[in-house]
Amino acid sequence: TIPKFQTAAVIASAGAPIEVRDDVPVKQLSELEPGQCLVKLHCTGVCHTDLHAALGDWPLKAKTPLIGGHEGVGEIVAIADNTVKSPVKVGDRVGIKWLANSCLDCEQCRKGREQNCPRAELSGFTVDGTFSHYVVSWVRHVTPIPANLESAAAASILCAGVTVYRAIKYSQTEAGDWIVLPGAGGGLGHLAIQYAKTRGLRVIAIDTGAEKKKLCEELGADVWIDFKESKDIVADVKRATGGEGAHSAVVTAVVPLPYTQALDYLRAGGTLMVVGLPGETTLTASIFFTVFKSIHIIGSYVGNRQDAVEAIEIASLGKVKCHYKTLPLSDLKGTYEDLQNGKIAGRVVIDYRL
Ligand code: 8ID
Ligand code: ZN
Repeated sequence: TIPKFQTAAVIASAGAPIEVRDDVPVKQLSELEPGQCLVKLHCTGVCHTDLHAALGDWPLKAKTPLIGGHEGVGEIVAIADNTVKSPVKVGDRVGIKWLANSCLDCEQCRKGREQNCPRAELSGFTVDGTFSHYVVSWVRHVTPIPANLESAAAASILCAGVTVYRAIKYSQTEAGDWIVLPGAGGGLGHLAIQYAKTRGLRVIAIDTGAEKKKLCEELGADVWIDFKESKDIVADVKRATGGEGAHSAVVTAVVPLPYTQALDYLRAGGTLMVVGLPGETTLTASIFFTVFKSIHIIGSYVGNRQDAVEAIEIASLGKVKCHYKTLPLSDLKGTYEDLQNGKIAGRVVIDYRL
């Protein structure tokens, strides 16, 4: 039976504190629109994007009041009446990603850029997300989770994993190439190290502190650079790559400086994958050197349904593992503070079974 009310973390307006309330209504079967499903969540990852949404520091603002969260895993407990062609059924374990829904009929969707659909719905941004025990999502967009992948281990693959998996896929690199990962010790970055390794890339991890260094090295980073200790990051990357510079950089740091540095240490023909989303900033590139060095600058935004299936599959094979600690929903506020202060190596996963 589906309860009438649930516990959820609610933000009344941008910048307002998180309120964990136990009187938040649960959408009942009769309230679901065709194509929608209700998922009883086991857990959800906490992404830095949730913090941006809560603070309202992006040019696009989230709905308010807002229940954030977009790395959820749980069980489908209801599917709306009159839903046609559902690829999932009640009882299936599925993941909720950032892209909650898209029309699947427009040019962007037909080209596989579902995330760029003008009618896209975003979990924990345009619709309520996974910082609640139950969430409404769409049967065509939830991601089936293989039986051998535990829910908490799968959660952060649905945003952090999918995003870096796709960014590396489009980074125009081949086995043996050098890829630089500024932000390597964070949620996206530590998964990027592992996805890069599955493609035979050589990894330069950039982040700070002993804990993140240890994590990056354990996950297979070939070179570690501490951005707070290095006197010249561009020179350090060039030295590590035999003077030529790196073939690609996937920036998941939440500040603009690593972007500028990447443009300086990429070798000719190199590709900058723009992933990390610091507030309202701009990326300034020398026109002359962008041309002269044939540099590619590519914005990479989460992934489509197929990217999600592929990223999850690689995790279910045990080739990529999220490094996480589990906490109850009441610790979400503290998790945001830790994220803001760069204190989380890997991910925090909120576990509703705790
Ligand atoms: O689709 C997308 N493009 C997408 C999807 C998901 C998340 C983009 N994001 C964005 C988030 O909104 C956020 O802006 O990616 C960014 C990183 O998300 P995250 O991995 O969830 O954040 P984190 O765990 O806080 O990791 C960020 C890391 O960057 C390091 C920090 O130490 C932290 O480990 N970092 C910083 I801040 N400055 C750095 C620097 N100068 C740096 N690392 C290297 N050099
Ligand atoms: Zn995210």
